Amino acid sequence: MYIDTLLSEADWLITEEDYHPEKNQFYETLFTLANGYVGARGSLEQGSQTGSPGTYFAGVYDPTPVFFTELANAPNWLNVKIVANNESIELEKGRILEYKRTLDMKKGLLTQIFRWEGAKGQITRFEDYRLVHLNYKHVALLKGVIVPENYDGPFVVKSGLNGYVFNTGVIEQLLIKHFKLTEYEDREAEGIYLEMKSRLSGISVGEASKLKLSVPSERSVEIDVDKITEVLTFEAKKGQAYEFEKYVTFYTSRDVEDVKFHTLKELNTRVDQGSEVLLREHVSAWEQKWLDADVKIHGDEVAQRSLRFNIFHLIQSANEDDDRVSIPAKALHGEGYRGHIFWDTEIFMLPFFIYTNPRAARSLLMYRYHNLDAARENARIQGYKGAQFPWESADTGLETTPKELGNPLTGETVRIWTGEEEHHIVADVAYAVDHYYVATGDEQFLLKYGAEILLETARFWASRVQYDDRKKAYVIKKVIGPDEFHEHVDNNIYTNYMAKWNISKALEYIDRLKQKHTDSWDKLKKKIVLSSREIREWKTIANNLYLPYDEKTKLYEEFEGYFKLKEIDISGVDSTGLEKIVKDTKWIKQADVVMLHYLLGDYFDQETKKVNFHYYKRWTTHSSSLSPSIYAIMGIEVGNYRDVYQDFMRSTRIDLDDEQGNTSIGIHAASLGGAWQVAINGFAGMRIKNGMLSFKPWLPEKWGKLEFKVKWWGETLNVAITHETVELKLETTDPTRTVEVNIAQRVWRVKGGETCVISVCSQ
Ligand code: IFM
Repeated sequence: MYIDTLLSEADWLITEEDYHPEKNQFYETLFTLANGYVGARGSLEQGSQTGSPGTYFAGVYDPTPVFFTELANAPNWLNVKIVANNESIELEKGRILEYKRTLDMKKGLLTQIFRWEGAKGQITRFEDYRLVHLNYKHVALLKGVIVPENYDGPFVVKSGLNGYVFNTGVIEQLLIKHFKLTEYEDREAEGIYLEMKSRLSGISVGEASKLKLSVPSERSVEIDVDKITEVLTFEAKKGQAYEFEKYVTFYTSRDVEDVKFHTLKELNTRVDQGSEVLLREHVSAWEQKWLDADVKIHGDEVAQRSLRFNIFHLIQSANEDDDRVSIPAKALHGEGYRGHIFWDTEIFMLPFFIYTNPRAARSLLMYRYHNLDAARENARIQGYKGAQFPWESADTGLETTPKELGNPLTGETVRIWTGEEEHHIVADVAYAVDHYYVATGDEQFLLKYGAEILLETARFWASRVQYDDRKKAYVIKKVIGPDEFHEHVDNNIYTNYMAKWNISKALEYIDRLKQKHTDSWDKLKKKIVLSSREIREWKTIANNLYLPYDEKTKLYEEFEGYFKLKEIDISGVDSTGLEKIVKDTKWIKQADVVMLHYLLGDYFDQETKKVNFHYYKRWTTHSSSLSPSIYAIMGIEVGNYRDVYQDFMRSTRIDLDDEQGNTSIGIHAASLGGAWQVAINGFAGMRIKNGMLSFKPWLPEKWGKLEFKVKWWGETLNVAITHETVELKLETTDPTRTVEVNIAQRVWRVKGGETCVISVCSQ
């Protein structure tokens, strides 16, 4: 009655229609609300026995056994519990007469409606919405109504801040409590306050809340272990609707020195502002985000809603105001991968930010820059030079990949080699720096930070290669490529090519700096102590890096010896069996050679891409969520359209359909970015060619139109694609501002104030 009037149109909504306790953790991930600063899993405010509530502050890590450090689960501020006429409302106990939760992606709200009948036959209706404020990053709000439908009696509403929370440990049964209580306070008319400190990293988290009701009530406060609860009691009358509001604020000692002062001050300000204003400003902040980031698909509602789900969670996960944090592989949505950061961010998510919110993209890259010294230390530890970005990164930028893990399928301990061997991450970060610069023209970033990353990563590769006398080339031995099924391999083509690219790019930027920015060049050269001899060595290495390629077949060998591996049928093999045999077979986990052909598209001809796509597609299991999106994009590029739509939908719905069976532990953030890239780089065929944007669209038959915006060198380009045309328009009306775009082998100059309609044929 109340919430439904708040909700947006159907293609903006994700709905949980019935209550299934066993699905609580799955929905907690899908319904996570975040703002890049904090993420709160979509747990029920009433609590449940099967849920796994989580509040994660970006950058708040605490050491833990095996995994080095993890994103620490902070006090849960969500709970609002009701005792209606002496009966506690618990969904698992009574009879649920009606139930619906809805994620409104347009407005950034999670709503809940239920009607519940307790053992005494009392029927209560509950409706509320919650938000984690997009503008005011330290604020959250819950607001709703409670109606006793067929009874009168005393009503108790309890609103808690609960610090008795844990992270799941190495094994599920082992729980780790990262925070210890430092302070709580009943501030009476000003609500309640709880402050806790992480045990080993020593970060304080302050949370304050105030519960308000639409009727006069009696107030008390309950104190439990690590928990403070505000309790309001009143006499409820049958059929009356009682409104409640819970205002919540939070700060950490990462942000401010006086955590308590800021948390309480923020609470007073927001309570004074009131929920209507907070809601309005939150919704309008989301509206602004969507103006830049929405991708409209005409003629396919499921695809539309699914793609928006990916974009929604991407927007939620970045904090453009904090350049010391990045987006973990499971974002702020769960504890999978312990909140660690992988190449997922730079290669899969970053493009979305580069083209829709360059400031956020810059912040994500600055996280790597701030950790450059740690990357130098990683290289030193492993016996290399330059900067080695860790395969798994957290707060300090030191390597945080666990060395071994228990395999839940077999009970065996598995040695993890990725931290020591998956070195392509180094070139992936360099690639991201170049991508950002080429698309934004952010010279200041390049000169102050980007160039240093490019050069130090090149230096890493120069120390990582070794000369092979027999091959008369430089080789890279003992690595893991993107296909993690095969470990300790030599000359993984993805790694070698990206290393060659990394060194060559660094050399290109050196020339550019020498010519155009002598001061910056002199400073940088001095800072990193780079000699002319070293630069000459880099040239030799880049020109002589071994790249396994068969001229006759045009096939790149994923790594040396790959072509000789077994070609066996694995259709009947279960995952335990597969793990044991897969290393001796051609089966691969995810796009590897095909990934290379996507990222460095200009370096390979069409025929080579096509041949390799066909060859590797057959052996790709897509066991990683990072894979289907890349095959969808490259399927379009090489004209193999058969599975494109299916791969696209698979990548948009990895979490919505719990495709990998582990959505409960967090969102597949790389796949969020991958899905966006299929829309833009796949269907719209967007690429950068010789420093210029280009489009080569292909749309699924049932799609009438694809519309989106991209930021390019400070301009915003509106793109609308149909089966026949590409329509381009600059957001500015200033005719002196232009963007050049390459479509159908021609350069089109789009001027401010003009619409450019170009005829193409996508089928
Ligand atoms: O980075 C990925 C990797 O490519 C495949 N395994 C999971 C990692 C984190 O998402």
